[in-house]
Amino acid sequence: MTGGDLVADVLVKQGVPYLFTLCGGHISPILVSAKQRGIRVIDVRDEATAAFAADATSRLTGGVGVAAVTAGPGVTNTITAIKNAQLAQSPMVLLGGATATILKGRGSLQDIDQMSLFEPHVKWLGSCEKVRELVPALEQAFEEARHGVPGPVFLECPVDLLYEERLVRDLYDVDKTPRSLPEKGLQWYLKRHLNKLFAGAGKTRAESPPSFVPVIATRGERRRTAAAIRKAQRPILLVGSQAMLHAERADQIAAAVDRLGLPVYLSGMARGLLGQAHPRHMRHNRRVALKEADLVMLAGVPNDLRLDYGRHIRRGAKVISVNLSDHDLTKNRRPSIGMLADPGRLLEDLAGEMGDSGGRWSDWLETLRQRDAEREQDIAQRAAQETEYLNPLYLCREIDKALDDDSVLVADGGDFVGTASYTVRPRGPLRWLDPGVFGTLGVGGGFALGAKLTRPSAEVWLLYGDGSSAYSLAEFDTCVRHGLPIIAVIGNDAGWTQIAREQVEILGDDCGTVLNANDYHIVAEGYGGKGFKVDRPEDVPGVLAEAKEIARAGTPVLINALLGKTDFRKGSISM
Ligand SMILES: Cc1ncc(C[n+]2csc(CCOP(=O)(O)OP(=O)(O)O)c2C)c(N)n1
Ligand SMILES: [Mg+2]
Repeated sequence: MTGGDLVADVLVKQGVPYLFTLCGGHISPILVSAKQRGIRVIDVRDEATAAFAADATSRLTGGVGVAAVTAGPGVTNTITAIKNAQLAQSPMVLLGGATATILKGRGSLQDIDQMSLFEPHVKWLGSCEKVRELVPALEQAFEEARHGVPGPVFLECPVDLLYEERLVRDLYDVDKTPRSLPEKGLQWYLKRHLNKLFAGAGKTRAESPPSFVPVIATRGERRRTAAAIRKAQRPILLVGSQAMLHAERADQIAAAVDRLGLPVYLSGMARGLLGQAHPRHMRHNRRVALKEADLVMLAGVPNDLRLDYGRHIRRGAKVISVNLSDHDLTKNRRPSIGMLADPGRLLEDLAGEMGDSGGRWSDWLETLRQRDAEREQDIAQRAAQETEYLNPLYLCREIDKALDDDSVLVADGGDFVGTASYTVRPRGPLRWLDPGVFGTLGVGGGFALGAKLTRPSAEVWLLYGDGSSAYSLAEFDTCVRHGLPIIAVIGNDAGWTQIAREQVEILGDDCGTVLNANDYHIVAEGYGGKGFKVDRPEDVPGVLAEAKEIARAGTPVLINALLGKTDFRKGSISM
């Protein structure tokens, strides 16, 4: 048993199906041992992608995704993705290679202080110094990642712990006959170090993880919540990502939300929870609704920028908040009832507590529905307007029409994906992935890989801005090599439009925001995918249909959709 085998054994026991990586000698034993044990090793083109993909698999399965990256630059390349996972409260394990224990801090290849670097960005971190520490440390890493407020964890695995003992001894060169006294001393020191390194190595065995116990609200808290909701005249329920942490319970959570009978707004991973069209799922004018509501229930939704730090909610309104994080529970605004508990579980319990809503709040619901319908009409009218090349609203509405019931959407960009977020409707729970509050461009390739792997039968649509696409376009290579036929659509407006809009308006200069209308579809073809360029509205339905067909037959597709340049003086059509 090598250290690599021990690490891989833990991955197997933890039920990890995929290991995302970009290779390096420091981690080779982990990759090979994982492969030998039936774990699918997905080698990508940038370490950030490996971490984004691990994050996506966690979000979609409720498990803990894993990435392994090599020492030094491999590890540092993941920082943005790790920070993104931390802010999105997504559990994942990052295994980092490291120089040999004996060489730490002595100027060896790819050796930096990785622990100090990661400390602020992960929930937990550890570094192993002996082979026998690998199994318990990695098991602890998994536990830390998923318990309480989930998040990313980092475990550093020095290279001399991972290879076979014989090989490491050869590397240390300790078995030759010493020729001098200093050499003898050095050998004694090295041998002692090696003996410690491998002592008790064979004694550790990977165990199955303990079953997960969700944090639940007290009976009293649930009763008070139910009573407050029953009394409300204009209640609103907001469901966010944290309610969906237990992906395996998505259907039960959806049923509970339906049963509560409240008007609902969904965000983050909760998008699509109630399907494509549900009579109480409101999609527009959330801000207006929040100003009118007399009770707002926040299920896994913090009062951060997305609610204007709590100011979207009327001053006198009763706020009920349920969150796993005591920090998020009270952030910017103290709730009237605050429950430190699992939001998904609370919704299930509450539905049981409240029983049937029996047609309550019908006038309030009608007002909201009416406004939603008016907004839909407005969007339809604006989608019909003629623009240079493709109108983004029209394109997004066509994508919505083309979408399979079994589909996952990945959003990576600015204005174009912003338009998609209110026009393309995810068909069910856990069918929409966006970066979350860190607002990270570049998640696309990794998220799409994670989605296609965990939902092989689903259509995976990657919606890209042209600017954002280039962070991860090279993952078309990964998609081709690993047989992961995604459909990417680039809303190509030849610029970083979301930034340009305000920069031009405020500063009168588009400096740094202009791109060429590049032939991204040809890049995809270079990697072995199929590329389309579309710039006439009448061609859109046909191209989308063909793309679906080609992806179904196994080839990844990229549609380069020309939106034309936005004329900022006239205002952007996508808002
Ligand atoms: C890693 C990263 N860099 C920069 C930004 C700032 N930013 C936010 S939106 C945006 C423009 C995105 O352009 P594009 O993907 O082409 O979408 P568009 O707005 O043009 O539709 C930029 C640069 C960011 N959020 N993340
Ligand atoms: Mg753009």
